Amino acid sequence: PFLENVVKHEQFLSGTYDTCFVDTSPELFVFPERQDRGTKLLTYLGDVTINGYENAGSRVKPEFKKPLLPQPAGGKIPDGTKQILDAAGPEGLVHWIKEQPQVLITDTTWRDAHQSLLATRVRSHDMLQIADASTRLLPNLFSLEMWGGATYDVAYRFLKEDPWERLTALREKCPNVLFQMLLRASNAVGYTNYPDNVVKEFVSLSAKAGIDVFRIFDSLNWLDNMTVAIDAVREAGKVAEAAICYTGDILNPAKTKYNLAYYVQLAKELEQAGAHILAIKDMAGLLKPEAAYRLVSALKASISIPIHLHTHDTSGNGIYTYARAIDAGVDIVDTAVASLSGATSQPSGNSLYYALGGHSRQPDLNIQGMNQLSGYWEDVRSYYQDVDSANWFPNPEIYLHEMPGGQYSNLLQQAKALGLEHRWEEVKSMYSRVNELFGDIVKVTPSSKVVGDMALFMVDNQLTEDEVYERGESLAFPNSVIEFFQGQLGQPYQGFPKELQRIILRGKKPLRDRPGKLMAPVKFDEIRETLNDSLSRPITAHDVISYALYPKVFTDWTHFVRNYGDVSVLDTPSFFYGLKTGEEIKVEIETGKTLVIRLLQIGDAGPDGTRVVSFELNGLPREILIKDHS
Ligand code: 3PY
Ligand code: ZN
Repeated sequence: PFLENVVKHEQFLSGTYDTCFVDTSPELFVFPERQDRGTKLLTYLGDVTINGYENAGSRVKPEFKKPLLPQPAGGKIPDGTKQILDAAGPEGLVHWIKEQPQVLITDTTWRDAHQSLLATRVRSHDMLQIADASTRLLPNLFSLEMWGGATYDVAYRFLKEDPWERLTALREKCPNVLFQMLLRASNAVGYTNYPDNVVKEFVSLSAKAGIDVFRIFDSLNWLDNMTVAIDAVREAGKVAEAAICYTGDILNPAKTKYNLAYYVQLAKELEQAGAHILAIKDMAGLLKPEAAYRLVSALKASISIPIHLHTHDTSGNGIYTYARAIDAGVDIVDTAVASLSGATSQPSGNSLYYALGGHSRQPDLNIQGMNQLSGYWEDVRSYYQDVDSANWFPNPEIYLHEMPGGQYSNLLQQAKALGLEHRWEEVKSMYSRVNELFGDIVKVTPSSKVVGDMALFMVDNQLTEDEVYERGESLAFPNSVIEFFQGQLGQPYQGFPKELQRIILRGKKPLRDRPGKLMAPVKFDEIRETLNDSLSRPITAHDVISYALYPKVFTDWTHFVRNYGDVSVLDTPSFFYGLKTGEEIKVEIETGKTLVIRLLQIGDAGPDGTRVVSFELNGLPREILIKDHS
């Protein structure tokens, strides 16, 4: 394309160019949009090799071990819970769950485990490689949690891939086990409340694309914010699993705000509101074993729908918590494959299996298969070493700061970006002080982000609580904090601290009603038209909803795709590090169509920093110009 630009250039044709022609004619580097997939991939590879992933600078590509793929027997994929739901509907599935003597397992490896350990960065490619083996080796799982939470925007934003394609591609490979997602009620898969029609459309499209179980939670445990999503899931014929988010400590007499009676009441209201399953969402791993026993026992005595327990193993007490909950009759628990478990992730499913040896409720799972899957993920995990921020010891300090497992690694990244990494201890302690300042709120996305943003703000600006009160009128609080106090996320249990709210809102009146009810519906037709004008391809309903949820993130992603194509087909080391000189990779760009790419050499930087990168593509030489940003 560069040469094409040159020979068509006016100045070139008129012969009035000199040796500065290339340097003074930036338009030569504006290439036509329609490039072939091969060229786009070479451009990406050239760019990431020279400039590094996300322009962070080029790095030596480590030697990674090739992950060992389990080889289960082929043939027909065994039936599982998906077939039960499809044949008997949500009520039939609920009936089936209640009949199971053993505890059922949701595997979170494809969602919460990597959200909690690896900043949500695990790429579809690594899941798709193991999907067939997972589905054959573990057909007895209750569900695979594989979508929602932060995976949606991280896919577009950092992995440059389409989350909808992840869902449909995995669904195709896993026809037997229920797919489960985490839905932030009226925040959908975002960080802010959306109009009701966005939530409904999102649920309907997700159900059609393959989600069976929707775990719905509100970041303030505010029921009003959950009913639209519960109704939408029921309407789609799928399973509405409504969550109570567990915070505080029901066994601590000094902590009276969130006590046993509070949770039991909320659970009854959720059952009343149409939940098929009740989730206890212990997003930070605060539920201690004895508390789990009492909570599950009390809930079992008060509601009749199955109970699904989710925890994080940050303290190291996760397996014990599950064991006590299992004794109290919990129906389903969430675990991750061993090599992506523990610390801020879920407890290890492999370990739980062994821990329950001799117990009447030991899960009915193929432990050899689970161990093989763990081996695969152990190898793959090393690809993500740059974002692997796991605590390397069980850390009971979680009981003090109460930070959700999914937030820990993200907040650490945010702190690094602000240059506050060396003050991480302060940030954690400030996190719990901000919680008190805000009146002890439920902390889970997005309310946890509000607390995290405020903690970073206070540490960065060396502020104490008193100073926030004294100088609040002149402080530029983070947007998320202002919106929270405006009531944009909903109403916290027992209300806002009034004086602080007045200071932060500078006298403006906060909302009392449900934000989604007050927002004008999004006009999907108008979005479709906007996209039609800007994207030179047919617009899908998935594009429209993604734009409605994340206009900027989605638009940036479409620009990326225009330049670099579909990079989800690359293996993960090449995606993050590019190629070494002389290295050859095979890239399957569609079934049966493989590109063989070899990096031959990288030329010296020209005066404007541009380098000629020489590749071989399917045996033929190709040169790509890449601007070196270093
Ligand atoms: C999310 O909302 O992403 C969570 O994981 C909350 O725990
Ligand atoms: Zn979680």
